[in-house]
Amino acid sequence: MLAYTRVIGGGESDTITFSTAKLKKGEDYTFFCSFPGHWAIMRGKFFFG
Ligand SMILES: [Cu+2]
Repeated sequence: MLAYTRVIGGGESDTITFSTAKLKKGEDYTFFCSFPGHWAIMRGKFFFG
């Protein structure tokens, strides 16, 4: 795991900043919600290129 936010509720937002030093160029990375049961649909990917 590279970074995480505090727990937020519906309609709220948070911002995180993290180092990309450990990311490899040209790879996909997954972000997801770790609240129990949410992971299955509350997730996505970003591309580091
Ligand atoms: Cu969630």
